Amino acid sequence: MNNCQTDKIQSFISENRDKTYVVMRRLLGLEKKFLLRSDIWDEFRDFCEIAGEKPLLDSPMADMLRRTQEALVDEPWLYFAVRPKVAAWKYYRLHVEVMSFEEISTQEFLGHKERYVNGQEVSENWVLELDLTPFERDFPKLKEIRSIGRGVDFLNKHLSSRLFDELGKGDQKLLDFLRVHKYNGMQLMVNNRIESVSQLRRALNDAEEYLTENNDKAQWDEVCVELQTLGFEPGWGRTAVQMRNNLTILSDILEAPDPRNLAHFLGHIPMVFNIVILSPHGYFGQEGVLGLPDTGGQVVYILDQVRALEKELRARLYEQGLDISPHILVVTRLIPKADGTTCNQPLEKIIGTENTQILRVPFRKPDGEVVLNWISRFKIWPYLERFALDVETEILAQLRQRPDLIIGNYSDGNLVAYLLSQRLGVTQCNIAHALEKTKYLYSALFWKDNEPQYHFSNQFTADLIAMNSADFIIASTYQEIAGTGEEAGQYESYQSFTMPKLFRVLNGVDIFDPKFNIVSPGSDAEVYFPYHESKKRFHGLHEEITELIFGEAACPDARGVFTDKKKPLLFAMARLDQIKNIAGLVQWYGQCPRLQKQVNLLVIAGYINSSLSTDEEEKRQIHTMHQLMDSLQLDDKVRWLGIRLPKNLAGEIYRCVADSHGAFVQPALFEAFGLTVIEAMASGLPTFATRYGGPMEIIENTVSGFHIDPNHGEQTAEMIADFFEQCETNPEVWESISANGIKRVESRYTWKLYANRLISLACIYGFWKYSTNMERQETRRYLEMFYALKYRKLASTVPI
Ligand code: UDP
Ligand code: LCN
Repeated sequence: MNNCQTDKIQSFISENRDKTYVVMRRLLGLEKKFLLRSDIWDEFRDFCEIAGEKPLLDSPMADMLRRTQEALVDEPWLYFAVRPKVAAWKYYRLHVEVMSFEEISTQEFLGHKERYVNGQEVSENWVLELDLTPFERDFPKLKEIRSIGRGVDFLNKHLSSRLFDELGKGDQKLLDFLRVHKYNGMQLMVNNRIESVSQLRRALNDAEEYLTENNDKAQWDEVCVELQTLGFEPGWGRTAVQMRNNLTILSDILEAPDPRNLAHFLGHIPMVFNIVILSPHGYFGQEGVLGLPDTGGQVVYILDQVRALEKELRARLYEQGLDISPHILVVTRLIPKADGTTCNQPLEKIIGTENTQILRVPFRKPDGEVVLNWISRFKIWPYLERFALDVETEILAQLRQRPDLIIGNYSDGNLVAYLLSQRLGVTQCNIAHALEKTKYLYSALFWKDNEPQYHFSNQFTADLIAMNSADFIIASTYQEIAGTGEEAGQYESYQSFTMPKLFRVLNGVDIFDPKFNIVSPGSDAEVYFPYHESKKRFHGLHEEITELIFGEAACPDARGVFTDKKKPLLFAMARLDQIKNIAGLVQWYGQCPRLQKQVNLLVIAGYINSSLSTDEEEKRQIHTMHQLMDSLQLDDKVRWLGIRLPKNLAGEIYRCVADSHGAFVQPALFEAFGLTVIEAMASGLPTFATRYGGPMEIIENTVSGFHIDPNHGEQTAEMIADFFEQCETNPEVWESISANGIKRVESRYTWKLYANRLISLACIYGFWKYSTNMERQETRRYLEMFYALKYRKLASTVPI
């Protein structure tokens, strides 16, 4: 919506004062202070349809109301936050009595929001405002919505044209960059015999010529004397032919830089040998932890990620001619009272890797005392700074050098990654997994009400610092960054918002920044594979699985026994968080007789006995689950298991559910990505998953699964019942969704693709960081100030 359209709304309103008045009065009549998109649109549509005003649905006013994300009511004023397109926001206000309509600034809109919370009396003139815009003026930005999340492609184009402009003027950045690469004191790539770009070009020609004359298979030892004299060091390739190819690519770049060559070349420089991955919260372990509070997909993601990364690094280093074993450390919190997990062990090798470990460092209180118990991820803020310093000492002791890449995970890991990257001067990559801000309605605006439980003030401050300091950010889907045409993305929600009496954010993050890249995770193909691959299956587990699902003996970890064991299974598995909405699913099922007739419901989540849980939210959910099972009398058709499964058992359960021609349901109110969704699809289970978040992009609705709306449970239950009814008459429906789900995961969600992409990104952003080091200092200093003055103070408010 451009100015011209704003004018259009204005003229529409003045020409249709009576109709506009009625519509706006109806909005006021909803008697809410804040109106959500659905409130506004449902009310407007009802008016148009019932009052015979259908043509209004095509008017500029409809256009605006359709794109309004929220409205504030302050009679006689209505304030609108309109999102005409992805990442573009406009704010308007309308005086309902005099019908004056005008555009207002972000500040004014946020100021009004603050007044609702603070009361009218508070002066907003000197609110702390966070605005990163002035620092970014000279930084290149994407322009097209469709390019968002493809930052590296854009950056390659930008870097190559910049090189093109600069090379002729003797710019040495690329050459200097080639000279900084060392491993344990050993010089790589180029030595100081080459001092200028013109010398480099000559040396490249000579080396190419020399290698052409040599045996293609010759290795470094056989050619090193000549190449080192020319100014080259190891890292160009394992064989003479590979070395020659890489030298030629560099010659081509120096002749006429082009993005593809540059990306290829930078992606193959030996830059990454040691990686530190930070994941402080939860129980980070390899066995018996999934499903514990704060312990789910992030752990699965990282364990699969490091196996793939180590393999990829090893292969690349081999190709580069280096006999170096990469080292990866996953750094988490050591929990002395570890509840039967291995989280009290300082160092644990990761199974399936050669040189990757979990390094656990305890949290300490200000007096140095070690914290003994698990702490909710919402309450760990006061420990992180000390943790970062202790981690620094430990990783340097383990690696005996700086890491080459630091990857943060989730808000806490990203903040620690920020602190360490700043101190060590290392490339920082962030992975959010799930940004809590969009999960909870008005989490920022009413942060104070949520503070005792969630401490969002700390979390969102940490997010802003980490997002802006990161050299690059990996997102699992496009929607995570930029949402959809209708809904704002998770990162986009940090663009402007307010936390009254704390600070106001005018430009907190720019999703057109080329630092954003979509790199989707995968599912472990050795564990989650199609049900029909009979030879690979774990037949030995079937007896145990039958007992778990259909067992009749009383068992403290299970509630409910199926009376009709022949029905297909509807399966759900998740942590028992409120947002996962497992209790919602039980309710939909319990209130839909048609669905109950067709399928049994199998749920794996949390504990059956609430006294086993240490998490308050989980305890409340357990209580709700029991209430529903009692009140809806579900014990003969719902089986609820409160267990933690080893991976292979989990994989085989998905396949056993597929054997029953059942389906998987992911009913979350919001799901950032949803690893269970790809696990179920990879197993060949037709999957019904929430339309809020990642599953919307993973599943092509009605082709490789189904989108469901968790806010309309009744409808969802009927929709699942329709599916099973169709399958009864036409089994091909089930087969086709199952096959398409498998195909979808195989083509898009694999760890091999992921690892290749991530290492290439680390190299390219490493160069970008190197070449823009000076320009970033202002942002860095601003963030340091924000950290010192704001974050630290907030962290000190969280009870130790
Ligand atoms: N999981 C599990 N047992 C449980 C709950 C979850 O094994 O009781 C696993 C599940 O297979 C998946 C991960 O934990 O690999 C959950 O990841 P997802 O992305 O679906 O959700 P998150 O828990 O990260 O929000
Ligand atoms: C956290 C979540 O909430 C999930 O949606 C993701 O799948 C998981 O992390 C892994 O990224």
